[in-house]
Amino acid sequence: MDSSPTIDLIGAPIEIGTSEPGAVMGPAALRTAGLTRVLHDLGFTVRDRGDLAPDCAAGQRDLPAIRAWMTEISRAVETALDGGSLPLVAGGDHSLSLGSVDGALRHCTRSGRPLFVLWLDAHADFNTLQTSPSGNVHGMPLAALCGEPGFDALFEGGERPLLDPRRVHLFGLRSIDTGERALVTQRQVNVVDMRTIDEFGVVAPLRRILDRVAAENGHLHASFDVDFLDPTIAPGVGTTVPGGATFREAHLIMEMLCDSGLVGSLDVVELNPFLDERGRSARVLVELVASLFGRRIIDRPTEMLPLEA
Ligand code: 4U7
Ligand code: MN
Ligand code: MN
Ligand code: MN
Repeated sequence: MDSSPTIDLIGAPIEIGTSEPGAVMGPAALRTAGLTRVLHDLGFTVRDRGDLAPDCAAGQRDLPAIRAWMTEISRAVETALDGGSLPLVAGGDHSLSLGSVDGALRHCTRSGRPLFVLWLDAHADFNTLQTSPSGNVHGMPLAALCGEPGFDALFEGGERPLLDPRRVHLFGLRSIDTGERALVTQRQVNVVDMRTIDEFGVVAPLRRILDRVAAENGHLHASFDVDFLDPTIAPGVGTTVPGGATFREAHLIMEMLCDSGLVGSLDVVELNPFLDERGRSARVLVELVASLFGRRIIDRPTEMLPLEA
């Protein structure tokens, strides 16, 4: 990110993309855990835009209802970026990224920069209506954004920019459905799965991604799904998968993202406070966000930076 941009906090309490109720409380829990205060203490101007509240019939779980959310989220993100701020979208289930990535795409299309997406998640979220075993839209946002067929009801008529699947980097993958696996391979989505992380750690694979984004002067949108983390440190999520990232791995990723200065927009999604244990997951997320925005233990003298070699 540029030198201390203004951060626009956008609450997106959406849970119609999942079958597990509770994500609607996510933005409130993140605020309670100190999200705004932490960013303020790091020297940022934070504008809390409150929670979006689109006009759609409560309980409706179909694509037109999600479209109402997406349209609002997309506009909020695009407006923030156009005004030079960094949008931080607090969810809410992962279907909100339909809106946040769409907004970032629109901004990037206009400014002529390629959009890269770093998807920190146990899942690929690349199901279509045909491949999805659950029918839950939070498992589909990347497929819809990349232009897979069947999602027209999600988008308002007219031209919409499509996300290039070859600029999507899945990171932390450890649960993928049969149909979506075929699609991920066919569309050449980039994958750093948990096996890769077991073998090489997070540093080398992430450095490759960041080098690529930097070389192409790209805008990096980071989408952080709570289930990227191991459920022992972040139990407050509807779709836990064992074998996730440790606190130290996630923390290091955030520090590297911060040092790169490349992150231009961020989602924090899938926090389900109803399933959390005494606010643990919300607190871990706030810690991680703080590291992404520059909190460090102590400034490192340059000769202590072997990773730059
Ligand atoms: B999340 C799933 F089948 N793939 O499509 C599906 F395993 O945003 C899970 O990553 C999707 O949390 C999880 O329902 C969506 C399932
Ligand atoms: Mn910009
Ligand atoms: Mn997800
Ligand atoms: Mn997930």
